[in-house]
Amino acid sequence: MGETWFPPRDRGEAEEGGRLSVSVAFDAGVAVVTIDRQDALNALDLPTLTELRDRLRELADDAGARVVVLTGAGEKAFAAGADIKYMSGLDVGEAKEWGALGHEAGRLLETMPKPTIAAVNGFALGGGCELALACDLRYAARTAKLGQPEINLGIIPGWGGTQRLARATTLGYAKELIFTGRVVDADEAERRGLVNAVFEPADLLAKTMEVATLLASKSLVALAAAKAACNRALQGGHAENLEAEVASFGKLFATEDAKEGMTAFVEKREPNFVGR
Ligand code: DAK
Repeated sequence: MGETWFPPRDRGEAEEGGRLSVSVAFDAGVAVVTIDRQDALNALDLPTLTELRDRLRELADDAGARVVVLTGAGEKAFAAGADIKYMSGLDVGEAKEWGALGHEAGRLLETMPKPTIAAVNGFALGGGCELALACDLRYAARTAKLGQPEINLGIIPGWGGTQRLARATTLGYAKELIFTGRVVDADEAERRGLVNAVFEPADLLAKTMEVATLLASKSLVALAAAKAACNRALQGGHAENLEAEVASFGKLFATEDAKEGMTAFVEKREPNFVGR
């Protein structure tokens, strides 16, 4: 991590006995969002999830955040899921609202016009795995454990896991994990495409920041277009998606960054992108 860290800023209302449970720190255009409820393995209760959603809303619109990294505090957990103690008291209406809040956090990670990366530093179970799945890229510590064990609680993944796990891996593998509740280690997760790469725990954040910093140096307008186009890949019609890709490709030729990128190549120099 570089020396340009700023202290976590304005974290809203949610506090745990005086402690803030979601922090945001900036390093060279990368916003690192850390879920911090270590006494509950970073499980997400209502204040924590609300706070996470609020921070993600802000970062989606924050030009200073070129890339967003999501991780968990401590060495044990990314997030051990939705807080089961909190969830056990919900009625049907409250459960739907709770589900909607998790969906909103997931959709923000999935659709904000900038790359999002999960640094899975330990348990990513249930809702924790679902948040990681909503990110564009996932890197894991060798000690991480991932899974959708909701079936063991008599429920199902409720924050997009039934859809995104199948899209990230295969429908058969997603059904196996969701039906059995089996938790897998990082190496298996990598083999099955659930995570992009696995690192030693001590290296995870630095390796993730390497990728994040690289992405932060690219044309943000081109990255946003690439994300939106790639997001269509597993939905809708193939022909329409190809049309959308070519339309988006064409529009980029009106940007300063496209002119700069191609001119820099011709002039044999590094491009200096401005994000428009
Ligand atoms: N919720 C609340 N507390 C949790 C927690 C969780 N998910 N996971 C761990 N903790 C707490 C433990 O209760 C314990 O607290 P104390 O007893 O010390 O007060 C503390 O964290 C340390 O945990 P352990 O003592 O259990 O630690 P171990 O190392 O022995 O075990 C473990 C680690 C991760 C294997 C174990 O804690 C575990 O199995 N945790 C539960 C994992 C899990 O089942 N996660 C999925 C949660 S369900 C929906 C909305 C959302 C969802 C579904 C539907 N709709 C509204 C449609 C999402 C559901 C989920 O995410």
